Amino acid sequence: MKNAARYGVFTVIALAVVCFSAPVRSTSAQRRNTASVIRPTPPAPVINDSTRLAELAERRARVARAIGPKGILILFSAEPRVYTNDVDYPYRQENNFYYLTNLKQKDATLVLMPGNAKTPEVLFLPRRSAMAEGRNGRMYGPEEARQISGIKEIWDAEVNVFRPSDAGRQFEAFLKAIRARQPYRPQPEKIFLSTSPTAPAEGYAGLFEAATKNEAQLFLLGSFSSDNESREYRQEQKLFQDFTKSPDGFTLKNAWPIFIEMRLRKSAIELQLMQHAIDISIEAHERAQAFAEEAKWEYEVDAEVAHTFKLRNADNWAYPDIVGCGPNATTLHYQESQAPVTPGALLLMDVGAEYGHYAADVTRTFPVNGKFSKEQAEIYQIVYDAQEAAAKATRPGATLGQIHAAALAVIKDGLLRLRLITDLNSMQYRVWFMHGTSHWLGMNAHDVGGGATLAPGMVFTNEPGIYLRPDALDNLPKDEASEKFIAAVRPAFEKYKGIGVRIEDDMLVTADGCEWLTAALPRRIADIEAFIAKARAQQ
Ligand SMILES: [Mn+2]
Repeated sequence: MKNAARYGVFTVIALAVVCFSAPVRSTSAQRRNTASVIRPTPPAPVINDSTRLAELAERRARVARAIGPKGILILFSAEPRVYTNDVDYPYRQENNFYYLTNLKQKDATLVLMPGNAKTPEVLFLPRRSAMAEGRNGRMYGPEEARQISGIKEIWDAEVNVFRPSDAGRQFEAFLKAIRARQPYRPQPEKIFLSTSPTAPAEGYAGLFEAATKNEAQLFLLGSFSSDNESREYRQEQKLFQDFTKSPDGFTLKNAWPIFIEMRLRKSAIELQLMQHAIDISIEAHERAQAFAEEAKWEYEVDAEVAHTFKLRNADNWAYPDIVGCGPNATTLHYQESQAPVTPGALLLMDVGAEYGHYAADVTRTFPVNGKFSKEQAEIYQIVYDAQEAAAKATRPGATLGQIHAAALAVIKDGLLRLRLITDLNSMQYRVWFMHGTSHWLGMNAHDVGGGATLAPGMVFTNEPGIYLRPDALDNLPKDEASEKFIAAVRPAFEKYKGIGVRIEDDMLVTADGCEWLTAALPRRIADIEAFIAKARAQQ
């Protein structure tokens, strides 16, 4: 009865919502048939399980070789992040843990001990709990965790699954034993999976001998030299501090260099996943471009992106969508999307999906009305030419610094030609182009890699831009040089004021240059105008 009454109330509310929302939905945001010129996302890659498992095993083997027989590596699952009160953000696994296991579960811990021939790889996994699963969804059973990760030694983490972010009692006991140089193996009922379930605790002799000589090494993600709390690696930081106080024969080693080197060069599997993230993003861009003229508000255009990401089963966005019209395009990380979409203005969209833990990062800037004005086209063409120069500079052995230099030279030439700077050999350009041209792309939108030299298989972004913020000249230092600069560029500035253009493509380094992974998304002025005209004619 109670339920029936409740359903009654729900029905009334639902009807009310439908009735009241109908007129609202019939405005510009109504969904139409999709134009056939829009490229649908190709089917998701199907990755052969034995190929995938072989690659995971090879990744762990490479890490093991880098750690050596006197080393031990500990990787924790990511901690859940609070959205508000008892609501978390959607869970996302820590990249390196995922890179070695493909496991998406929280509260798991991976230990690699290459010197231990009996148990070189141990996964601590929370025991399934019907109550926890009833609330938060299914947990991996040990067999499923083995099928996903290929790890054959799985121990009960003894985690309280209702208390988030707990490495677990079993892991704590293991760690305590290791530090005391006592071989460790859980009681049989706490061993979920093992190649030799009844074996005694053994295989630690080499590690303990090294610890006796202060030659053992503990590898963690980070070196935590500052006291500031790590944004992402608090569990590692805590362990680091514990071992700093009481090393117990272990030297702390930063595991990042090992993972950075491996993650920089993408395997065929990684490239397939990343290409799919890129393909989803391309469809999102095309749908948004086709629709933009009908939108009243930026968020309506952004809704096309959200729709596409969900429709194509993206994990999520790789970073919050940036959809900015007119002067909002000059804010690099504009996220509000609350402003009107104005005909005659440019719309900058920097939106990328994440799929299979890999990010796309793609920007297009296009005219809302489908046709670039002369001034918009002049700025756009400079950015386009800078991208082309960056691509030409891409080859194995080059650096992202050199690629930036190639793009920057074109941007500076263009700005000088338009009289927006007066001196090629100055920092004037930074008023209009205030960021780098490239960053690494991978499991993060801004991925690890630092100053690495380009090699085949690496992926980075090519994203020059020019931004004429309406208040740009008001915020310069009040000195003679600035006054002179302002006076010289003012006439040109008035002409281009409010225009912001960024074009961003994802580049794969090949043996003799590069491949544009984003090539399917129109980029030349003529191609963008033709695409928009066709798409809108078809709708
Ligand atoms: Mn980017």
